Amino acid sequence: MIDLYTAATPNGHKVSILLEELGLPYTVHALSFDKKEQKAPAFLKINPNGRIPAIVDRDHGDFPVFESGAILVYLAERSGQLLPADPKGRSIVMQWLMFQMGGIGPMQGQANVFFRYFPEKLQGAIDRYQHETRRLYEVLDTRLQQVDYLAGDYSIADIATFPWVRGHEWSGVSVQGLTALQRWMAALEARPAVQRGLQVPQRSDDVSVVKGAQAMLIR
Ligand SMILES: N[C@@H](CCC(=O)N[C@@H](CS)C(=O)NCC(=O)O)C(=O)O
Repeated sequence: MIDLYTAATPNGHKVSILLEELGLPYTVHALSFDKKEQKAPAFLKINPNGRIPAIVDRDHGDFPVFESGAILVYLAERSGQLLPADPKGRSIVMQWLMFQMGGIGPMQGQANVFFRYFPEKLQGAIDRYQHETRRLYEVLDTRLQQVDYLAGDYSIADIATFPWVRGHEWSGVSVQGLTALQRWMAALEARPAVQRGLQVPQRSDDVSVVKGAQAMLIR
């Protein structure tokens, strides 16, 4: 059994989508950002960074894993799915996974901060992060003109990237003209496991940060 500590955000959805794809049993612990549950001492023992997602693998010595990319790799390797074992195939998945973790996540995350939440309107910061996110989407689009999925076959690289790209409107970033990216998004959206993963955790009235995102993300 896997314990999943999460909230309804793109990084949280990566892990619930993968767990649904793998058909692994898991228990959801929905953390309230309003109550700062992600900063509670007990949770910091699982994730010293005080953020979601995190898991604890109860079947393997209560092993904790934080950082969404590391969680995806751990679960894929445990199950032998969605991450090839051969070095080249594995490397291609890891390249696109790192591209999401080091590029799209941080840039789009900052776009959200400055476009949605920051108390001052800093147009330079908004433009910088929105333009950089759009540039990264164009890299994805070019790749997806050549292959169906980021690493060729469907993999954890797609699962890491999709929850962010589908939130593009919330971030104020257009996908206009990126037809390969739109085709890929539609393919991901059509997957039953993806649809189930996006419902985790279920709406919770005490998570206000998440409510805004859910209203946008669950269309
Ligand atoms: N690099 C981390 C980022 C995690 C992250 O930023 N999580 C956000 C939600 S998407 C969070 O927990 N925010 C609450 C906080 O910052 O206190 C990962 O990929 O797991």
